[in-house]
Amino acid sequence: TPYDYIVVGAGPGGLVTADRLSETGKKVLLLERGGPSTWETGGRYQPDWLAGQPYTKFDVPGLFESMFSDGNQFWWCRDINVFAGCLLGGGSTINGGLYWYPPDSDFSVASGWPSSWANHAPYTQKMKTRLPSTDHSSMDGIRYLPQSFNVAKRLLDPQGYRQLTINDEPNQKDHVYGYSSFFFQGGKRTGPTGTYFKTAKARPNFTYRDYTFVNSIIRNGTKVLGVQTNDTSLGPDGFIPVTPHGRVILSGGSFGSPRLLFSAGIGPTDMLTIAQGDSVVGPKMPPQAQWINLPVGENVQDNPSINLVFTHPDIDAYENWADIMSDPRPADAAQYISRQSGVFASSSPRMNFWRAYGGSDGKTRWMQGTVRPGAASVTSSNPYNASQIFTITTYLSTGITSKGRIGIDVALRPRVLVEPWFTDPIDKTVLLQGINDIVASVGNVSGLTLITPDNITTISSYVNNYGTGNMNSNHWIGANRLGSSASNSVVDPNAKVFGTDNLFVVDASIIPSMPMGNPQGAIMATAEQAVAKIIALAGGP
Ligand code: 6FA
Ligand code: ABL
Repeated sequence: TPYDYIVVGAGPGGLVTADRLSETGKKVLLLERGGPSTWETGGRYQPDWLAGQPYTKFDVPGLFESMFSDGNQFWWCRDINVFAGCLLGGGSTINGGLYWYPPDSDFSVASGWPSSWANHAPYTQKMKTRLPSTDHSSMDGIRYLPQSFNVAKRLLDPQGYRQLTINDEPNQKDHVYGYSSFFFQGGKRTGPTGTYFKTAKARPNFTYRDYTFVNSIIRNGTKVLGVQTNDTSLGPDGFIPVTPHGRVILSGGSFGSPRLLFSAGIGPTDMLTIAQGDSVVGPKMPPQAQWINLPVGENVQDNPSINLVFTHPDIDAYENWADIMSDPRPADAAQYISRQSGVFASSSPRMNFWRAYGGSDGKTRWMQGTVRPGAASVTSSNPYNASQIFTITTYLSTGITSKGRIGIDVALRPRVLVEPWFTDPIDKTVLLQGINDIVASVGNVSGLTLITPDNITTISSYVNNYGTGNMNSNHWIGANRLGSSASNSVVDPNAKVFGTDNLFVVDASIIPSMPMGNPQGAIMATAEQAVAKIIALAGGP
């Protein structure tokens, strides 16, 4: 059966979009390649200690750090060689849950948006109403494992930082810190899956199909006819058509959506030539005369991030989260089960901070910090107390100028073709300055020891030798940049792909430049605004 709207991908972008489209009463189909996640959506994957309880790994925020250590990591996209979630909720189901209401700069002309997007407040408000944030997600209101916050506070206070409730003042992003803020509710992950998806699912005009992989977007000239899936029960040969005025919306994420555009003959010629050579996708592509040359996969950014690891006698490193699946602290497990309170009601971050820096090119760049107990890795030539470790991850965010490229390999697997970190040396100089400022105050806090880098490694050699892959912060944006001109953008101000009548992209990839914080708040606010423009756009179903 034909649908008025087909949305491909159930991450934060796709869930907001599908829910708002379904509010209009039109026939909406949401397709997701992965399976269920939270208990409410039919997921059942849980550690033994939760047996008999209605919580999966994807419900319990405190299981977040086990995403990287669990033996059974079925939630990652198998064909993508960086972290990306392929299940209901996309990245929002497996991520740290940090959630920032976007500052005005996230949608400013200076950040690359058309001026028609600058008034984001009504859309941000819609998101806040549907999915409010919290900085104390334990049901008893207590903040657990507070030590790393308290130690980092002593590091930042002498540098002129002040504490605030970050999401109460989103525009304050210079010399500020606060408790980490999340999209958790009732001690559970919740996020867009527990809100937007839930309301969409309840509508009779909304259909959700999981474990359905979209191979190709089928296009004839300017018109998209439907999507080609791997599921023959959904239509003849797996093809699902749109209605005569129907529309297709790609929400496959920064890696998934470019691949889908290539399959429709949209993108740089080198990528389309690869797609053409594929035995499944190639035969369904439009003829070369209909290819649309747009900068799909270009203009890519991700925050460069560098970890600093410390020890302090006050810290409880929580066994570096190593036992949370198999052998949790019994009192903490019991507290979560009985009251959705305690350490398991939050993920690992405890504090976030921001500071603005001027660069030698006259541009302002913002540094973000995330503080958490434990560490992903320690490199030290000195002995240290592993039960007292904590990490400050330093990110460079809004203002970065470095760019990279996303594409596909010959097997059509999404790949980073050009790494986006520190291609502009000024980005590196600024982050190095920010790290030096943090480290300069270590001596002010008694008992605080920097262990990575250790005391025989200079900060500059640490930064200079930091493996580029380790700088990945999983915040990919820009591959299908939204803008006013097809010369440097992929989608127009209505999120419609240039040169097409009815193909749209709504996910992280349309954001033109790096938002201020971890991006899912900016992505959902982008989706709220994009879907409103799509619904208002003439010529639709
Ligand atoms: N962002 C935050 O704001 N806060 C965080 O704490 C945070 N942490 C992490 C994190 O810890 C990790 C490990 C990762 C990987 C990311 C983190 N992020 C965080 C980033 C955030 O999760 C992403 O920016 C955000 O999820 C991107 O949202 P999008 O809607 O743009 O894209 P997704 O990748 O989430 O979803 C795409 C969906 O489409 C997936 O479910 C995928 O399975 C599906 N899909 C793709 N191609 C498809 C196809 N061909 N057919 C069917 N389905 C497809
Ligand atoms: C994010 O936005 C990042 O994308 C994640 O990398 C980050 O989590 C979360 N938020 C929470 O701050 C980190 C984990 O804490 C590390 O243990 C892990 O090694 C790292 O992600 C992998 O990228």
